[in-house]
Amino acid sequence: MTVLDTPAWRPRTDAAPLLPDPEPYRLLGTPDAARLDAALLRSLYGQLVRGRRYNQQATALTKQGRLAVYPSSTGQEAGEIAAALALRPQDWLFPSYRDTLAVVARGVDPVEALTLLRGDWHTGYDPRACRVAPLSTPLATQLPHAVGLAHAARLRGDDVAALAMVGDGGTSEGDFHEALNFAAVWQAPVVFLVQNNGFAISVPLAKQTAAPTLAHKAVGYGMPGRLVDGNDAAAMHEVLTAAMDRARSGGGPTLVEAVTYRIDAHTNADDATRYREDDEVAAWRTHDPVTLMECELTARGLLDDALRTGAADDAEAMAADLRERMHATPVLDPMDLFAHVYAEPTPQLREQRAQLQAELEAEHRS
Ligand SMILES: Cc1ncc(C[n+]2csc(CCOP(=O)(O)OP(=O)(O)O)c2C)c(N)n1
Ligand SMILES: [Mg+2]
Repeated sequence: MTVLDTPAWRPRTDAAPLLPDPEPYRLLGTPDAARLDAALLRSLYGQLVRGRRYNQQATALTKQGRLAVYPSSTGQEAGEIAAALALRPQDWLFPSYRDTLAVVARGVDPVEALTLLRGDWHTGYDPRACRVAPLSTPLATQLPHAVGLAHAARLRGDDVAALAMVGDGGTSEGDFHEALNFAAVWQAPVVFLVQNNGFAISVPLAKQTAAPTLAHKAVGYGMPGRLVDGNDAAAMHEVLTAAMDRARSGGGPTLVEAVTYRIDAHTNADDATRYREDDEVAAWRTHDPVTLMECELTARGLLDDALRTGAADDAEAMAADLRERMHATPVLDPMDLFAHVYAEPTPQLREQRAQLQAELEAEHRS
């Protein structure tokens, strides 16, 4: 035997089929869109309009002092909606802090989805009941969790797959590397959706990575990378659905890079005019996910008054309900802060709990 005969010498897989398309994959406005089902396009349109309204309403709530912080996904609605629609009831979603909309599109109560961002409670919704992990503020930590859950499900023979969302900035985290490496080695039923919105707060993509695209990173782990127009809801829906089907059938993980743009500032606490040009924002406004869908529907003669008004009315009703319920002052017990942090509270937590209890009692007496 020579080294040439040992497993380490030769490439283990052919890299070519793993490589992403040279340009982001698009469907809307292309001849391929003709094969898209009219009912799917109408339904995506309704969801996009609702999603846009949700972002506007949540942002307004920050200005009214009803929400501490809101990382808006305005401009990224196509990815948010497509992620939720790619899941079956038994699958799991692992969102980042920007993905409240995906959580709502998955079926979580819009008020419960904002509980964390209001600073009321750890998560707000019951992750097990809706199969949505808590919105993750620490970058990329949700990714190894998604891989662990997907791998465990496979070992147990459960027909469950996971979809994990992360931003372009999150791809520089060690957790991103560890998650993708384990996922590929174990062939775990998980899909990674990177929403490349151009920025990590004020850091542009060019300072984040020297990779040709973020989708190329997949190849180094041995999984396919897909580069998609993240504002094209139909393309996102098709690619994510196919990637999830592949994961479920034992084909292993996929990394999907959605090329999109963060139209609003990082959060309501950020001033984006300090680090980016208005004409870049204006350019992306001409490639808006809602408008792209409207153009396709119009071209196919599908955008009638009933669809337009129905979508707008539904979005308005959701926003009105959100406004009303978010304006009710929540009844909170500060002691709840210590529940569900660890199964067994640490000595430090016990000490802090006792301290807060004493302070609350002193306040009550005075
Ligand atoms: C581990 C960790 N490091 C740093 C931060 C601070 N931080 C919060 S958001 C953010 C930028 C993330 O950008 P990106 O991943 O592109 O997501 P986006 O906000 O664009 O959706 C940073 C650095 C954090 N939350 N967690
Ligand atoms: Mg980003």
